[in-house]
Amino acid sequence: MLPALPKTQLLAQCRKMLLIRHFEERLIGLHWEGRFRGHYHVYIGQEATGVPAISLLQPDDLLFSTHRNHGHILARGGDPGRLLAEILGRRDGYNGGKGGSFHTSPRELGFLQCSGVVGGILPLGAGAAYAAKSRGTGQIAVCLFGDGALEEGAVPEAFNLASLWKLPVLFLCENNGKYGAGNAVGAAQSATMAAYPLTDLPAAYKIPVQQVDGIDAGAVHDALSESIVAIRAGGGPRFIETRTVRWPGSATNWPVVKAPTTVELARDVSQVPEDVRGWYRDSDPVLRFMRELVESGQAGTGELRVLNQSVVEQIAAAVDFAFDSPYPELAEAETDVFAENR
Ligand SMILES: Cc1ncc(C[n+]2csc(CCOP(=O)(O)OP(=O)(O)O)c2C)c(N)n1
Ligand SMILES: [Mg+2]
Repeated sequence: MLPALPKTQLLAQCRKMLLIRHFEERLIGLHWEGRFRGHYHVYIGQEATGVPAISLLQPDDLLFSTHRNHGHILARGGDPGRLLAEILGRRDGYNGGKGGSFHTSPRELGFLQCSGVVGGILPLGAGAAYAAKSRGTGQIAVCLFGDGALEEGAVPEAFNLASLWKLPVLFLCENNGKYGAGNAVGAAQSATMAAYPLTDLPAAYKIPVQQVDGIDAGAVHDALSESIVAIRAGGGPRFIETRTVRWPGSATNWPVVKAPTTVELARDVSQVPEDVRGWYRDSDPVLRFMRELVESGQAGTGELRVLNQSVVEQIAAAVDFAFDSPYPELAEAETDVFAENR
């Protein structure tokens, strides 16, 4: 279902999902064209979690993300040109080219840390929430992380203190199933995590938990709205697990675009290779959102085509911007990094 929002806001969410999708499909293309080196992970298949969730936050709320951060940054209003420049290691990137894909952390958007250290952001999020509570700022901290994070020892420590001290923090676990956290056994059980379902872990620390279908933007919107209100009212932390089906294009270490996203694909997936067609038909949140917009009469196909085209053009301009940006000077190699050689 669609979030219960006016048409303008639904179209804005649709545009953000398309922005994330086209950004990453183009990024994958740039990789295979040999135009940049270095690893990256994509958010494809999880757009209906990040976009509705992040749209519910206040401008001064504090965010933490992982190696799968591109979608979160763009959902928060990030500039695709500056994000791509960061991935390419260029000077105009959000962190001057020093962070790269995994560690792009745009402070001006409220991101305090995006990190490839699995689970590392949860204690940081609890700490930021502690600071916000002590100072009485009214901010909440939001940690967006994968199912694999629950395997890490620091995570129960964060749950414990967040719960004991009623910290204003939302733990948003994006369970993308198979291939994450070592191949999942089933839809919900990881082969490398004994706690099952994952919500048992935060529940043991008396944190209210909820499981949501992560490709259903309306369900995500409802769950998040209720939780954020409760956290802001001083009710302490919440844990939400959004479940998605892993995008088949990320079955290997280097993602491959199986079927470029178009408005037409929302209506007809018959041109998608047969072995992955089921995912595009049943589990692609962006196609589903567009389908629901059309079926509910909120938008026409022509209107979506115009929207989609404006995104494609924005991405083309972002690519030019990022490749035009210079690399940092050699003399700057030791600035803006954790350790300076004095
Ligand atoms: C502390 C730590 N241990 C191990 C790794 C290696 N590692 C990289 S990604 C990953 C799996 C992460 O799974 P999940 O958190 O579910 O994220 P997903 O990639 O599925 O979105 C692991 C174990 C790491 N980056 N950090
Ligand atoms: Mg995972």
